[in-house]
Amino acid sequence: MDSLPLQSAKRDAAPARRQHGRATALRSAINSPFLTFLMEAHSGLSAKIVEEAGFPGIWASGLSISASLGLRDSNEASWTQVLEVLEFMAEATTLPILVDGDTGYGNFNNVRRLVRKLCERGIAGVCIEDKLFPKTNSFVGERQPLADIEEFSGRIKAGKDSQSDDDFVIVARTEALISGHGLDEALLRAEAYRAAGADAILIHSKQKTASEILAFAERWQNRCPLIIVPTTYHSTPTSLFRQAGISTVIWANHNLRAAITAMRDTCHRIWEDESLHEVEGRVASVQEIFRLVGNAELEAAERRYLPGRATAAAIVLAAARGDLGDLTRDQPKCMIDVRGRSLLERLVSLLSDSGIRSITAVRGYHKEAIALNGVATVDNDRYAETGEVYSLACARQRLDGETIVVYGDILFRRYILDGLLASDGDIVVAERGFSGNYLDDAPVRLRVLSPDLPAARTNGEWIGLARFTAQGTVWLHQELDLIEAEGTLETTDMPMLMTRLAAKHPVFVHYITGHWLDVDTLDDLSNARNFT
Ligand code: SPV
Ligand code: MG
Repeated sequence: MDSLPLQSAKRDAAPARRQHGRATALRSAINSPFLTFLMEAHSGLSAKIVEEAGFPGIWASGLSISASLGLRDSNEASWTQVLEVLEFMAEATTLPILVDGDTGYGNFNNVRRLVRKLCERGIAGVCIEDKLFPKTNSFVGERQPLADIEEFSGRIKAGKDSQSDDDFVIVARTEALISGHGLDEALLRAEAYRAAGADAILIHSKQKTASEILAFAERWQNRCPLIIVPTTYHSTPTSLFRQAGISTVIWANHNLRAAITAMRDTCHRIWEDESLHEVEGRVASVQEIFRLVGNAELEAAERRYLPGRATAAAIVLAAARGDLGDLTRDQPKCMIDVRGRSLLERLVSLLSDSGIRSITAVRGYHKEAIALNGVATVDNDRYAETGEVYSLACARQRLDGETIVVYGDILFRRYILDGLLASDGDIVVAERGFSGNYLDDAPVRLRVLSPDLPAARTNGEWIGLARFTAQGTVWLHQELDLIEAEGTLETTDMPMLMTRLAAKHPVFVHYITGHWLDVDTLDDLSNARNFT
């Protein structure tokens, strides 16, 4: 019964958010015929989490914001301190935010300044309640004194007259039921506040059932949108709120409460164990923090704005199936597990640790198996009939500036990549050297790269790792274009490509002595599992 209208509400709210300003989005969500859900947040981070979950708007809860500051919900945080938190929240999301403005922090004059400042900061609306400053949380004590109806109506009028965004929403909240004044008083107050200009009425209750809320809704007859906060009557089916014509449900404090439980459990575990072992994997990763706060955007901006060497990108060739029997039946070789992490995951974290900021994996065989945080993907859907160079060409749009090209099924120590990044030359391949000559500092130029060379003419083995400067990448593009024009993009392999490049441009060799392996056989895999 519930699921269809709920989905409609979500569909309804989302387009508005994209097309208009935040106040407009909140106003249309509250006025829409569908039930809208606002979810509590109390910080920039929790606001992002609410947005990612799919909610169309945020309830900036006074209780949660003050508690997250370690304070009571009694106006202990000043209104400008709350404003600062709201600023972080607004910056962190694109969602409309309905702020819990308590009593408006004083009389009509305080409400005027509050509304002006909220509008300046891109907040979509504010809810003020008919109590006295300093307020007390609705669930504390009994029969809290209410504001005079006319005085509170003046606060609403002053707020409406002060908003600089026409669509800014002012919600009037009556505490008449909470304070034990009954339905008639609640209706009287709600009507006065509506007449004073309130865009919606929040009717609050602390009963364990929704009966007084539903009775209120019935008598209210939808004179303007009704908002509810079912914290205490949480077991009421949401379908009843829809049937009653409620406009908006606020889930008022559940992110804060979830955080308290999770933090307490984690602290307890670590304290008891004197170790992180049990909690690691059960808590969000540090990478997840970076993703949530948008490190990738900063890295892109650094590449654009910071002077000096642009940060290298990497293309990981990961389209091939590889032939490791059952292990590669449902996933490509690069996704094989090596001590708890796939080959590709290990490679990606190594690339990231070396300062490679943009990583693109070319997928092919079982491409759905490759989805890693922070890794962009392009697809070579012809992986079965093409080779590495075709895969590389699939990522042509990503070949821009300094680039590392690497096979997805190799493991190596980080110092190898760091050495390659620091090496001179516009194109440099990393090779395991066969002789001691690599000890010379003199640059070594590549002549031919081929698996078919006689041993006497071979000085090393390419490890599947190469670096191109911005100039080298330009040459790489030119060569890919030529190969394509010749009609052999499908059949050319990486050694052939590097040999062609070496015939036209200086291609250098960066020798290593070990700490590298590629995974071609089950033997290699067992070596990889011992790789340290
Ligand atoms: C809040 O979230 O701060 C509210 C709702 O005002 S309640 O705590 O139910 O009063
Ligand atoms: Mg509150």
